Amino acid sequence: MPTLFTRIIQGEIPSDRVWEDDLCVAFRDIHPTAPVHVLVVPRKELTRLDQMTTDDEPLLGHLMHVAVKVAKQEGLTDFRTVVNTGAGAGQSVFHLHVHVIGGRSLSWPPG
Ligand code: DGP
Repeated sequence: MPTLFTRIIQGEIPSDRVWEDDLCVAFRDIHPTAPVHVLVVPRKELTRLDQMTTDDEPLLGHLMHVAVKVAKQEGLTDFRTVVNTGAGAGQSVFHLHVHVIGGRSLSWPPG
């Protein structure tokens, strides 16, 4: 059973894509928390960050690099990258993804 994000990646569910390559796809979050809110999603169905193995290290590095490229593409100099791991930390879609959030002032620590 493909994940929601795999269905988006495969085009079965429409999305506003801002990046696409062999390893990942980035599209705008359906519930943006800031003027720019993009999700960078690997084509590989890793459920959550702590499922990664040593073999996934290049993929995770790639996702972070794409997050930076997307931020630049969106004209951001200051931005936040977030990976929620587990429902108790706010993860609601269990297909690993990196949030790229910016375009407004972001306080730290978050609430
Ligand atoms: P998280 O809570 O960290 O698992 O983030 C999941 C994000 O996915 C959440 O911010 C909303 C977004 N999202 C959920 N369903 C859809 C969808 O169908 N399309 C898009 N573009 N984003 C979605």
